Amino acid sequence: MSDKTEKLTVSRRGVLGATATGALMATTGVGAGMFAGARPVRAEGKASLAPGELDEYYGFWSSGQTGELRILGVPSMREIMRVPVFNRCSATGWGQTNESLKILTENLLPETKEMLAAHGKQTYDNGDLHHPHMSFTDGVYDGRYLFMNDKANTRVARVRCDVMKCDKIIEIPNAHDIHGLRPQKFPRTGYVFANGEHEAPLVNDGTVLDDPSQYVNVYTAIDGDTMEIAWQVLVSGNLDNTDCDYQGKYSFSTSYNSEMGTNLAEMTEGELDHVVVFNLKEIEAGVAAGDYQELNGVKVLDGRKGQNKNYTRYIPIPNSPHGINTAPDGKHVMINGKLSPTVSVMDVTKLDDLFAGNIEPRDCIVAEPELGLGPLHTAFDGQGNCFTTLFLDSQVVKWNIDKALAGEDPIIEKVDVQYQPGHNSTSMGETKEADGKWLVSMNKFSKDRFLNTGPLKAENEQLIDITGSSMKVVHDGPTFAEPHDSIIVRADIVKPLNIWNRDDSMWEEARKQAEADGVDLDWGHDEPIRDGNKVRVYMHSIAPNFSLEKFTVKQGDEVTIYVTNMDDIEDVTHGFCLSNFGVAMEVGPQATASVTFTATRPGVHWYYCQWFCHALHMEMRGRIFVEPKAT
Ligand code: K7E
Ligand code: CUA
Repeated sequence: MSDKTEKLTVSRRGVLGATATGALMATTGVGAGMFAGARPVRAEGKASLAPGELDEYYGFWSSGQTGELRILGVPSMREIMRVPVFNRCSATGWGQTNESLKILTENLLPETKEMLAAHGKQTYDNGDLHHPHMSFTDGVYDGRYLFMNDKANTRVARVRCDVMKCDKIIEIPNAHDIHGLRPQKFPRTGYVFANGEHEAPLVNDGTVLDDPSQYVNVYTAIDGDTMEIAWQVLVSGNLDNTDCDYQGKYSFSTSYNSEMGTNLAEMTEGELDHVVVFNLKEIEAGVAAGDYQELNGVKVLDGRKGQNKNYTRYIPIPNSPHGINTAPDGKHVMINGKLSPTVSVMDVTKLDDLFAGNIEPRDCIVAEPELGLGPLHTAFDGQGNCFTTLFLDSQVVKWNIDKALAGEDPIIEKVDVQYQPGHNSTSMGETKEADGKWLVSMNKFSKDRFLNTGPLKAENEQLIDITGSSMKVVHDGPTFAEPHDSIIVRADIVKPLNIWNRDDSMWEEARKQAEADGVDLDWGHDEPIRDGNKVRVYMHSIAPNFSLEKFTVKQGDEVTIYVTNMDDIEDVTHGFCLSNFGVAMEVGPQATASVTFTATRPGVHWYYCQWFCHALHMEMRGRIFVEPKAT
């Protein structure tokens, strides 16, 4: 054990024994922030925009166990849109339309489809979306895509920024429960890195059960353009959060539970956990050299400890690190201590030497300042300062990188937040263009900050002005369960369309089917097309009419309705809702959407437009006649 490691271990023990562990194990309901005295929230300030004024930034928010992506305006913190991804959405029909079901099901593993079928389902209807991140080119957001993880069902999704709709979801084989996720920053995305959090037998077929010594964890690199898996690397310890450098050479993941324990005592037993560093060139060379096993169609390399491969290195970090954040200086990476009151500063320029065997792993840690209790995530202002959330202290601490490197006390200021912050994000803060204007502290508890809604309370997201010499909390924003993470993107980078292009690939299947049926998908067809007991109905909508005001099918028919919205006016979205069949979908301007159901109920049933579109919106309706089966 080096001197450094010994010192680190001792100081950690002292602090941990006295405070952090006790506080963490006890209730988190009362944080230090409560008795430190809450700063009154200022109603004025740059955060408030006049009606009609546009925000300077897009905020892309996760929603945790709700499973969707949310779009906010920053600094107003107004929620502008929700984009369904892993969830089932009543408004848009996500999870019901054929277009969304294709995306939700096309990359599920065979055993997942089997499991779902046993439950009478085609797809999952829940997800746990923690980490949304935008694609990069040359270290800056490029406005193409957003990528996000599903911890609940081991998936990764992509949202197209031109239409703000999800276009790809893949299930990750071999890994369990994707948590950390980051796109490659340089030269571009490129890879999307995804952490498998929970360890399990590599071939998880029941042959190995309660034998954790045979469990592994899996790090996955996905090709962000094709959404195919490029490679996977087996690692020791489970994986929490991940980030990568600005050079395109390395990515790295925090690992709590390097012990590979399965209960709390075992998981926190060791004095040190680690960060795993992945050497992208070496891994690519390993793939090219055939140094992998193929499992479920994926090339899996072995980067576990003791394999002596050049794919990975393990850097000891005080027990149970959580967030990992690369600073905009392109050099330093902040590894947030969680159980340790420290942030470990890793210098990526030392990683070449680490892999060459010239230095020890701990030599890459160039500072380890003590900041407070429960550091979880760090954001940056691009001026050499960091903002680290202190979960147990209910504070955000601003500190200076250079001072930490010089061994001086780096703390500039602490601000109380309400309460127990998890992630935080700064405007453009995870890019080379961090601009030091806004910080959002995403607090897990709101307690007394809003009108009481009963035992289930909102989270509280606070906007902090970081332009001045001291941090100012300027806005409280309640959010429903449970955004973990957010990014704040300059508005000029994101350029969504106002109406769909008629030739969009989203409804490619409908286009093919219409062609096969000899139907013009734009305008539809007067009569249902019958094909055995399958019936296809094509109609268009122009406010305030559906092109079909009635049509007839037979009881038991499998009916597919295609609706094309031929309005080409901004914001004229129609819907199609068939009452008492549980069918409803959104049809955006110039889009086609379709839904399939079985006409089990004989009689007269109304369909209507459920998206308020016109003064005669209520009149936008029609009848479906379901002829009873001959008895
Ligand atoms: Cu990014 Cu909440 Cu999944 Cu930290 S995790 S808080
Ligand atoms: Cu169309 Cu409402």
